[in-house]
Amino acid sequence: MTLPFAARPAGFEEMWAELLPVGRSASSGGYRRHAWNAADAECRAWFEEQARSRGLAYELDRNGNQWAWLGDPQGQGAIVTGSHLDSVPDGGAFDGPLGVVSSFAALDELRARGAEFSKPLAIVNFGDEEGARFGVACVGSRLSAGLLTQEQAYELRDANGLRLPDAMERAGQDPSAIGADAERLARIGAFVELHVEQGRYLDEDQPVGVAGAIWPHGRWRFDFHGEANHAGTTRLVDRHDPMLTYATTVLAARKKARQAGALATFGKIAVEPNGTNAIASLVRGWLDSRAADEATLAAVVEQIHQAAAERGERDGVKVELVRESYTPVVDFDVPLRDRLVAALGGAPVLPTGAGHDAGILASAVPTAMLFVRNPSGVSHSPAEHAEVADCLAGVAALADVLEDLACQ
Ligand code: HGY
Ligand code: MN
Ligand code: MN
Repeated sequence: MTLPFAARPAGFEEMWAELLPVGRSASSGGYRRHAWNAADAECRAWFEEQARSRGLAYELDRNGNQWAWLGDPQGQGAIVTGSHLDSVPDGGAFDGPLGVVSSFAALDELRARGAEFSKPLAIVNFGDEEGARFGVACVGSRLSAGLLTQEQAYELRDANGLRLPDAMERAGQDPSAIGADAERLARIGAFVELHVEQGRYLDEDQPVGVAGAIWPHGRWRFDFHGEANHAGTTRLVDRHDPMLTYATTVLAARKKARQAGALATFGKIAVEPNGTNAIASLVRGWLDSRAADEATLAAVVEQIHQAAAERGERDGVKVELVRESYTPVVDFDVPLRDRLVAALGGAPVLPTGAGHDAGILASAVPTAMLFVRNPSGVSHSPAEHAEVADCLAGVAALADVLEDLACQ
């Protein structure tokens, strides 16, 4: 089928410039596009506008994921590309949006080439990939893949105690039918996510690589229960200070991860009552841990837990551990990966410690990823960067891959 051209759509740089100010903090320069907040709504409106301006069929699924279809949305064997538009707290501009903007640009490129599509093609914006607000990453894709149930999602709360379904409702999204969408995923022949590289594995000659595997990773919440008391009158020996147990646990996490060749990070903390002159009653610390294999990851988390419990015993502090989310190792579909490598004339294959919607979808759909070089090697920070020339190389690579997959 040959498809009609829309009026000249926005090019890569124009789209990029449109999104750039959305949700950016004037003080930090970082992005605060979090699930169902105002910046997220603006990003979503932008996505819908991009779809409609290209004459694509726009669809919002019951899990809050947005789709833009070229060809029959009900057709079988669809080739899907896309990523996410939300960010971590004070995140960079590229993690997520690069994949979505590049998808629209690659589609434009294919139309300009006069490509004839034999399969439906869709661009997707998965909701709440970073889990910055409700704690669980990849909520949109996890729900669709049946890896997060409606009951579990309904229990999620943000820092103000607002439940996920209530936040969805406030943003105009009906939460009543969230959950597994096997029928939709069964219609997808392949999913390819383009993403900014989040380390520095691509060298000078290689602006684009292909993902090999994603390390298993997860989020665990440690609750350290102590006893609130006066900072000026309570003798040191009488204290049950959860901050000490927490601090010791942070150091143990670093040591256990180093010894195992794994990663462990406490990047988020909540303290009650959070007063300068009061010993804390509760410290809540969130551990993000990742390793090359699941046994190592389990062992590292167990060792950190043990170190916390031992120190808690000394401090008179009770330690509770809750696993909030977990993603097993993802080995991307090997034939699809090899096909991408071939379509790109032998692009390098890279491992990654970062999680992605592609990793979630890989449980149900042949899935692959492209990485675009990031000379800063920094991600989840405003310093995250990719040169325009590399972004455009990414668009061309994505167009080549989509042409190979959707135009045969
Ligand atoms: O946290 C992650 O790995 C991803 O960037 N969402
Ligand atoms: Mn990210
Ligand atoms: Mn991402």
